[in-house]
Amino acid sequence: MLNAEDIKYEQFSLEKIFELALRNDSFYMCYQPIVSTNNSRLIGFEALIRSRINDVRLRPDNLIPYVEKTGQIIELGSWILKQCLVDYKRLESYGLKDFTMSINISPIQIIDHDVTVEINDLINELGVCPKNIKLELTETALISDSNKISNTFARLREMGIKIWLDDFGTGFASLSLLRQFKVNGIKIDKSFVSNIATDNDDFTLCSAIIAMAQRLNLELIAEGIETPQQLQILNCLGCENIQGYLIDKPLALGDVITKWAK
Ligand code: G
Ligand code: G
Ligand code: MN
Repeated sequence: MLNAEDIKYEQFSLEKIFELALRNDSFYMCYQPIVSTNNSRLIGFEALIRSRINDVRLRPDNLIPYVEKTGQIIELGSWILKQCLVDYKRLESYGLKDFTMSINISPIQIIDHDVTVEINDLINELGVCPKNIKLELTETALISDSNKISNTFARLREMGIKIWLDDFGTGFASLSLLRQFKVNGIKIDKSFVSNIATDNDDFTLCSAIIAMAQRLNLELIAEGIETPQQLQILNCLGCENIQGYLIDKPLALGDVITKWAK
């Protein structure tokens, strides 16, 4: 039988490792703080999945595409939603108030499954305020089954849940989709931010995205901020919220409590 010790030899398939992780309950969520650009006030967190068995082999950028292919993203996605909201209540019990929780959602959770019923049940059961939940989808999700996606967004909006476009600018979606899908906010991808201080084109792109979002009344978060200089530029450009290693890395719940709940 495969055990955790064997994983480091990297001789097992993603399938075996995923099964082992499921069986051993080795998944957990990390939370990366999102703060206000001008005064570093905590706005909320983005939830990012991790596995205790082996961080290297079960990195989410390997894991998520794999479980999307097998369909297991529906089961894993349900676990993620519940864990995030359970952890939300736990953070509240430590005194954090009115913060947001950004949860990454795969389009498959919408297209092959009814994520609205599931979220509705969870917010009622756990008593989380829906306006503090942000669902992050990549822009390519908008072109997969646009009818189903837009119907689902409409129901989520009625529930008070916010919809955000992740990795904005890296996919193929057209700008008109922003209007058609009535998203609440966009996340500027870290690939644009990382050279904002040194590359004129990236600076221009970031300022154009920020200006566009302001005109369309969209909220904004810039991702991947690593230097004070990047922060300063984004602040001058009027990007209201940021997330990145400069502020903090994704933290296990215990570390969030120690560092961010006063
Ligand atoms: O943390 P990072 O290496 O943490 O994440 C890599 C990629 O995996 C990102 O694109 C991120 O959106 C995705 N990802 C991380 N956690 C989750 C999750 O809980 N659900 C989904 N669908 N994607 C996730
Ligand atoms: O694709 P998505 O935006 O959901 O995933 C965010 C990814 O970015 C995660 O893998 C997260 O760990 C990573 N990340 C968060 N902050 C930083 C940062 O400041 N620098 C870099 N290089 N990666 C970051
Ligand atoms: Mn994200």
